[in-house]
Amino acid sequence: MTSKLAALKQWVQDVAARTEPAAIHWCTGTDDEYQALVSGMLADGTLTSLNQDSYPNCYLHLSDPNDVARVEHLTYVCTSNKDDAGPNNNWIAPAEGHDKVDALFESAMRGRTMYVIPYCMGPIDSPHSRCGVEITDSPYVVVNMKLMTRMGTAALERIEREGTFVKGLHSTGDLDPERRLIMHFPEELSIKSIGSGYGGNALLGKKCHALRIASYQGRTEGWLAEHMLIVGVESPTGETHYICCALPSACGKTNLAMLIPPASQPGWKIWTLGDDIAWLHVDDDGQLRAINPESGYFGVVPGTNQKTNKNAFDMITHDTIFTNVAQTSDREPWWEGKKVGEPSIDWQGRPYDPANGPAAHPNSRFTVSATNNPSYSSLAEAAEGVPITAIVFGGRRKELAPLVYQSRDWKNGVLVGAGVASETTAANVGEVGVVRRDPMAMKPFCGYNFADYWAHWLSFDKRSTKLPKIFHINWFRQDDEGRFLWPGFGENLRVLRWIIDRCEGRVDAIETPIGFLPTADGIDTRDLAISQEALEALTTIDIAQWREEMASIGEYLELYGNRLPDALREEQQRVTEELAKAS
Ligand code: OXD
Ligand code: MN
Repeated sequence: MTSKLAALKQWVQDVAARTEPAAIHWCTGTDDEYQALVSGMLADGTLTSLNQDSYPNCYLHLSDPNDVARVEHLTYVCTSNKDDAGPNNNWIAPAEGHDKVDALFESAMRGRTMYVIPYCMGPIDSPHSRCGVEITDSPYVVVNMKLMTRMGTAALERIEREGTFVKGLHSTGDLDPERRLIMHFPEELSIKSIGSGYGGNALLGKKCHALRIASYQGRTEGWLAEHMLIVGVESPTGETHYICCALPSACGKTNLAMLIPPASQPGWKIWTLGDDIAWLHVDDDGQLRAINPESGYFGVVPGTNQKTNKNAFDMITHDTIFTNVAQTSDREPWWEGKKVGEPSIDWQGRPYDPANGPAAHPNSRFTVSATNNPSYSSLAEAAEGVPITAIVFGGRRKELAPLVYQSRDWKNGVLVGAGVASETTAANVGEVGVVRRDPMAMKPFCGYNFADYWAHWLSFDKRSTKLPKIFHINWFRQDDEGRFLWPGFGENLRVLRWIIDRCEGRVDAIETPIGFLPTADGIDTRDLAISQEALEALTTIDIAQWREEMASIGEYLELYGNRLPDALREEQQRVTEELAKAS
């Protein structure tokens, strides 16, 4: 090992001295290594083999029932100055944070193998990618990282060239929620996570590195790390527009990223670049471009079927790791909404009994390489990323938010993003279905004070004169009986087309205090079974409700006190006044 890797080697030794593993394995990322780890986990019961005829190379992992989601209440951002973490994060001072978490790491790997995983977030040769090393005692984490990142020798070589990397230390510990902590030290570019084996807490390249640490790093270096899918929409004439869309966890980013155009939209094609995270930078020509730091998907399984997401349904029939789904009697994976088969064993390994609740956990997941996806974009590995035409924010709202609207300009778009609210989902431990503010879908993931983050967003206006247009979507409006007003899934293409037409100046819109809404015939509804009444509800706003919403956004923004950018406060006031004038 060369001297350029001395710091890495020293850190590995220090961790080993504290955690006392029985062996150390440096991961190379080869397929043989993957297979050997899978065999070991099949032998010790960490993985179960699924039906290898119908689901070749598919395996099932069942978590501890106490460890099935992210834990925002146990996740910390440890900056020297508390205000740098902001009201949006739990905070402990770095020294105290290290002490607290290091105590839990004492002898934590005794009797286990410690794996050292060099990985690269983003295409291996992209100047916009960043490397990290995760140390973990979980072989399940290693195989997931192999699918989710560019992991192994090539990443180590890049680390050797660059000399810098994000340090991520992880141990499953004893899985006791009382001894679980997910700590971030953005000033040191380091992460320490113990007590959980769940994706977002344990696959440190994902939320911990590519969002919390990267958002902090992006602010210092002039780029953005966002909770956004990246999708290419190709028209029948062969023109492709790339769109980034931020939606909170478990709100359909994976489905939108691999949407299948319905028969009513002949000639349209969708190309997937990413389903969860985008890193955005302005290129030398002032064009905003995006790369996906990940190379795989860690997606929510329930609800996936031939109709809702055929691409995902097909791509997880081989080479997939399932976590916390149920099994049929012939060992096929099963989940609520699969529409075929019957559960026989539930996600806790018990004979299925409806009295115990759903057969698959509502946050059960698939891990799969992005190359399995039939709509995988040929530009997914492009070092410069793809040019972005539109940025879309959204949430899960039963009422209030229309199907789609366009912000007036960049500043107004930042307010639209900052005001996003959504119903909570099973992706985090806690109550489901409660509306909370989730600015830019980044509430759980922004590694610094939201006030500074909004200021960073606003600053892009000065970096380029040709920024993308910003929109807001809501697929989840319901009527009084709780029925969805919009059919969603493949039909969402109609909304993406309106967004592109707006960006290209091809379609008119109605100006309202909150932004531009579609005209009555703005969205193509040919061959769509939707009532006039539903369409009207989806494309109009209730001024009285919006006055309340804007007041509530104002109150939320004031939580950030004098760090809140004046421009954002003024924009909120401007919209409030417009709403007051409107009838
Ligand atoms: C995820 C999440 O797993 O947002 O992507 O929770
Ligand atoms: Mn996510």
